[in-house]
Amino acid sequence: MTVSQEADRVLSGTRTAYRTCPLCEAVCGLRLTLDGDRVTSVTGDPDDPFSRGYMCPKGASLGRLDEDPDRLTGPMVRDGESWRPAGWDEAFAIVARGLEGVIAAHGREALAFFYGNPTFHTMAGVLYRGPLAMALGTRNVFSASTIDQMPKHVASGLMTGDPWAVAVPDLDRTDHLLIIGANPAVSNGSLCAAPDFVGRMRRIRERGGRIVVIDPRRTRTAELADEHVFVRPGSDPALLFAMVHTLLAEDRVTIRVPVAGLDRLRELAEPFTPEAVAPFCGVEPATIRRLARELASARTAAVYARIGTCTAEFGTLAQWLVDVLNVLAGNFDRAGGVMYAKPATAEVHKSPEPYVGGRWTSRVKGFPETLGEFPAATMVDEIAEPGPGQIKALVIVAGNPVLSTPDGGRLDEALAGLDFMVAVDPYLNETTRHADVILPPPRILQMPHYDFLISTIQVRNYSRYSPAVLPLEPGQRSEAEIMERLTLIAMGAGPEADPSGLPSQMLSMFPGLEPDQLDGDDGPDRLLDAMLRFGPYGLSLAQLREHPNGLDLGPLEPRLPEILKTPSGLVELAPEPLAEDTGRLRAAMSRPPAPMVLIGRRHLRSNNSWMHNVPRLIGGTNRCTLQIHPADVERLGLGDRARISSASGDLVVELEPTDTIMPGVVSLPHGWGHRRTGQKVAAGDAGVNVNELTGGVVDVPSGNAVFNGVPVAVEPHN
Ligand SMILES: Nc1nc2c(c(=O)[nH]1)N[C@H]1C(S)=C(S)[C@@H](COP(=O)(O)OP(=O)(O)OC[C@H]3O[C@@H](n4cnc5c(=O)[nH]c(N)nc54)[C@H](O)[C@@H]3O)O[C@H]1N2
Ligand SMILES: Nc1nc2c(c(=O)[nH]1)N[C@H]1C(S)=C(S)[C@@H](COP(=O)(O)OP(=O)(O)OC[C@H]3O[C@@H](n4cnc5c(=O)[nH]c(N)nc54)[C@H](O)[C@@H]3O)O[C@H]1N2
Ligand code: SF4
Ligand SMILES: [Mo]
Repeated sequence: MTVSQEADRVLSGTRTAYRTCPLCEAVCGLRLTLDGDRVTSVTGDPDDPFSRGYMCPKGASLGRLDEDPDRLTGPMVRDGESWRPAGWDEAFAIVARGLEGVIAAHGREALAFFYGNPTFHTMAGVLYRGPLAMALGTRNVFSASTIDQMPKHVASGLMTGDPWAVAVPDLDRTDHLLIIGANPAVSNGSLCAAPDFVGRMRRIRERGGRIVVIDPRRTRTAELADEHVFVRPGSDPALLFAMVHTLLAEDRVTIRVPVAGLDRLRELAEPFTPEAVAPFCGVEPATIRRLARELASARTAAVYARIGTCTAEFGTLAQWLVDVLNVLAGNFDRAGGVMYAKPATAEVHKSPEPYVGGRWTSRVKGFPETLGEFPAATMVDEIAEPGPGQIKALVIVAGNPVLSTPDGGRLDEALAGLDFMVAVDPYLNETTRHADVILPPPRILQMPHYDFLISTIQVRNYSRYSPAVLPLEPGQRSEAEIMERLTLIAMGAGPEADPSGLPSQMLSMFPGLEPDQLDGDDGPDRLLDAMLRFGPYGLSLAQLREHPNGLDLGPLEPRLPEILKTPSGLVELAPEPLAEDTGRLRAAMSRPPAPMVLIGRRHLRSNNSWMHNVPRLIGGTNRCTLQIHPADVERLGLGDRARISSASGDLVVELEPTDTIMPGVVSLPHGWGHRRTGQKVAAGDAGVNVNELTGGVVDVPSGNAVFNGVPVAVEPHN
């Protein structure tokens, strides 16, 4: 069959297809009904053993998102201030000339690479971002990790030696869940892949368990819990330290895993008495003691902390102390506590060496690297500050850093000064408008799907492959081919090199596998097949194809011995770099508190910056408003709008008074500020870019951006 015959066959009539939802970490199985190439309905797949029919409004809108008329259908090339469509060959030739020109004039250190959140969800993104970074041969590598979860990697790396090992709460068996700075009822869970998180929470309570939420806002998650505790933004590590202090002081410790550093931990926790931290955290000493005792006395318990604690001034300390509590209460690597998933694919991204950070430092601000990356928060400095090593060319894949990274307004200006920029992205948006070339991936439904990384953070072992639902049209390029070609161009092989050269090279990692034994006709499929065959269950792509609703691989099982690779062979309870960082926390506790601080929030019908272009997902409560306590509105004499300012910038915002937020705290969502974008619906209700207010400060051990607890002033505005 020719490609067009195949397309005709697929595009006629009504049919059903199964597809993993790629939009968030819950990875729900969806059942799509299509009429030709149009999605006529989406439901959760009831036969999926993991998601069991659950989906959220974003999944239900997958068809509309996929068919968005503003998606780019072919390469776009900049022509002065305007754009023109170009053929793929011409576009790749321009990319090769652009990158080669910068390398010739300034060397490879003048190249930079930024990859964003969707690269964690696409096969091409996960498999090829590493090779592309290597091929570019620069240390200027930035990603969404340092505006998100890098503190978790650093804390895990220092405690277990493996920065990629993320222990997830065993939601389906735990008796007690302590949620800190996460709102899974809205986000659907993060670093904890659990479709229908809310249903799983409900079942904890139905079986007699207890859920406590610590958050400066009374969120939907808090409303579903037994108890909600308000906390001052940024103060979580002090609260966690006081809980550690309580367990140690009251001798309520049950350690079930091999550990080192208990005495050092005791010494570090000594000053963090509940009384000492209470004014800083805004939590009563008696509450802190009770929270600690509840953890110790529950049959099983899991402490789970996310964005609210990661994107904060002491993100790594918070992530470390979360797992310290899990260890001290006897819940680490244990059913009902926190556990490690066992993915079906060989974990080839992991280094056999124990984690070390800070192997080199950034040019302008001297920030240490983590996992081979510099903080996304300093990309703007590296582009804007002249001098040897200044970034002159940027390759960006699936990222919108103008809206997602600190000091977004300054980045917007800095990007305009680059010599060359290429973006792999379906949209002309606030960031990609600065590119010389935009290379759009095909529609979501034209891509096969497998969750390599998310399967490392699932609450149940599980594997699901979704073949592409729709074929590529003649002249379209897969995202895999786009990234293969970019990688070959970056290696100096030119725009015409055979793209299959890259996966072939990567397959040589799997000794004894004959290429013709492998399933699939593109690189990612063949790599997946190899990784499945080398994986712990000995599966193959053919087997996954036989289970379009997914394959259940059983509950999580203890596996710490396979994970641990610290030089001591023990879980390090007080790694020295973190012990040192506690000094920074103690200093912050003696600072006068900021009268008003800013935090973020998410909305169920939104996802970061790129889902505001689907009419049915925006409007109603999904708007870019500043949540503020009514007492603050009155105290500050505010009307419907206000001016909010920080050390980095100022904005005029619409107010949403609500008593669900603590007095002294305001919340603005990110991913808004849709100015100069090709997304026409989004531009209609643009909102403001909260990241014009954030900037400068990072969490020291991880280099992670600080979005929560940013000091601001709010004033009347007419
Ligand atoms: N103030 C504040 N800022 C934040 C946060 C916060 O809580 N507060 N959260 C942070 C977090 S957790 C994250 S993860 C980041 C996200 O930061 P980014 O990853 O920079 O931003 P996204 O909005 O996810 O942008 C994704 C881009 O990928 C494109 N895209 C979508 N699908 C595909 C695809 O299949 N292939 C390709 N090539 N491109 C695609 C979209 O068009 C969009 O341009 O934002 C961070 N920024
Ligand atoms: N619907 C939807 N789902 C999403 C996304 C989205 O944009 N929309 N984004 C996806 C991405 S990229 C990610 S990383 C995940 C994030 O998933 P979550 O971590 O669950 O993210 P949020 O919903 O922002 O919840 C963070 C919570 O932290 C609270 N918080 C803020 N500051 C502090 C603090 O200092 N201390 C404490 N204890 N709490 C604080 C906020 O009030 C908020 O309720 O969500 C993913 N899922
Ligand atoms: S929760 Fe919603 S967005 Fe996330 S995977 Fe499920 S359907 Fe998709
Ligand atoms: Mo994220």
